[in-house]
Amino acid sequence: MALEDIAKIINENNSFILLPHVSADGDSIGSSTGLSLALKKLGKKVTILIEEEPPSVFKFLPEFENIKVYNGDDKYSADCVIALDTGDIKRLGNRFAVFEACSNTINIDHHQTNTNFAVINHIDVKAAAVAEIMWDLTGLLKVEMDTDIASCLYTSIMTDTGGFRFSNTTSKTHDIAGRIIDLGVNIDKIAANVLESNSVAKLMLIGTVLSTLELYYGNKLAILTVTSDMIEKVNATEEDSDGLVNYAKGIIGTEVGILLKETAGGIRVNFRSKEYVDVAEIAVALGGGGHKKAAGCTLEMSLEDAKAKILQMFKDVFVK
Ligand SMILES: [Mn+2]
Repeated sequence: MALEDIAKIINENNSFILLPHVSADGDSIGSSTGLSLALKKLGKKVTILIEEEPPSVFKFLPEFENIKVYNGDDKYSADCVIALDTGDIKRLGNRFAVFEACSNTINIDHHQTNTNFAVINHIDVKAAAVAEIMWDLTGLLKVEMDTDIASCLYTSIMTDTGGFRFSNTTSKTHDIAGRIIDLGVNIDKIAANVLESNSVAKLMLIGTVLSTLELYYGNKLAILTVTSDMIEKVNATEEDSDGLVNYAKGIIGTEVGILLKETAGGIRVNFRSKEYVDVAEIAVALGGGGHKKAAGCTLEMSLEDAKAKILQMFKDVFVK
């Protein structure tokens, strides 16, 4: 559905629940907090409902303290439930119950593998981040852009483009970022908070994870592994391993970098590709989804089995 029509639906409703995807990242949190602030400016009632404790690196965001962690007990309902940056229904986790209980659901996303799981779906695969769609949506809602909303959207765009480095970055991305700078947003503070702040525990974890490096298929495939033991040992958190997949991708001569992470829900697999491999295709075949050069899935099996399965999939890609 066109964004204009979604703006109309938003205008016609009063209360909203915003759902970022599980293991919420910068885009899902920034687009949710940004939209929340915009809707509140219109006098709407908004709840951001998240699956797990949000990563503390986003603490500086204006709406951060209003994010509620879903505990399964409290009853949440609203006129309209909006999923953000969420490629498929599984990425709502336990909050599926909240989503399902509402007859007026909207899905706003930019993943090419989005399954159109809501009543109303708006998928823009050209948007570098969902925040770009939020930028347009706030305009259509005639909400006056301010530094608080813009800080949220900038955080989304900066994280989903890897600091304006990834191929999803467009002239529109830079145009929006330029307007955000013109509003007076402190972009160096955002970058320092999100991209350049590390706890001691995180640095120790990085050291351990880097030492797990395995290379396959003439170095075209690089795999890093993070187990719950490694996280526990250095007193790190699961979010501390976010982004480590880029070390694997960045190796000279490597086309695909993978991070395997042991989580309560199974082995979380992050894929990144450099040039020609469509990792979304592989992620979908494994029950996940994503973008051409950044995708993921969760495999409910042992670490060894997950690795074997992935190696088999990439054998077809790299061994001709
Ligand atoms: Mn995103």
